[in-house]
Amino acid sequence: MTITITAFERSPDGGKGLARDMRVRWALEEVGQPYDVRLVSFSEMKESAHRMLHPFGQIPTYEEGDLVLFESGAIIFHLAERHAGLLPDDANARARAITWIFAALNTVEPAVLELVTARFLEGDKPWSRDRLPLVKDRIRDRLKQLSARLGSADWLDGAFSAGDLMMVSVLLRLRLSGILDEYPNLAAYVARGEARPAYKRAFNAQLAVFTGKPPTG
Ligand SMILES: N[C@@H](CCC(=O)N[C@@H](CS)C(=O)NCC(=O)O)C(=O)O
Repeated sequence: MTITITAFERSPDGGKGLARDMRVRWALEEVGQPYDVRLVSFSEMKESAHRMLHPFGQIPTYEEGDLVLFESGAIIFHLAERHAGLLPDDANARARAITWIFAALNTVEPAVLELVTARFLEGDKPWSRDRLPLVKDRIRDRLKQLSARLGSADWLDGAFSAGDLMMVSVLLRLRLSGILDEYPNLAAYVARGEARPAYKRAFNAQLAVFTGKPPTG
């Protein structure tokens, strides 16, 4: 059955892989499922046809036959459950990998998103300069804890899993801020994610939307 996802026609990041279709593309590449992409403009996302797929008028969405999903976490969980490659077979290891998906989305990503809000949506407010250091310190708290847990391991819990895919995707959003580099083991962890062939294929495919050139690799 054909899988179709939605992505920005014009992503604010210009194809640097920060929009959340990237994590879905990456998961699809990891499990070896071909997919189509429907590009949507900002105004199309808010129209009723798209809201039938995504009640909040956002990307990504996922269509597979009668099934329509939204929320990157739900989509990746679905893919990981249905296809081999993103969750371990052992029941307890599987539960722990799923825990890391939730940790990435519920415990780490909110702090990261605060920085995006503080910079891009509130940057012109008079109180913004006072707030920014607080936001950054909250991120550092989380990264310190995550860094301690990862230690010198390659991945968060044994072999690479959907939990790592989600955590790397979330951490990547910090790269430009420079905060990630304060935690060398996390920076190396993210680099390991980016070095995966599936990540590279997904990245090139989303970049091709902006360059207009066919994806390489
Ligand atoms: N929690 C959602 C967040 C989705 C989301 O924020 N998508 C962004 C793109 S990365 C979007 O569509 N932004 C445009 C908007 O909210 O109008 C998920 O993980 O899928």
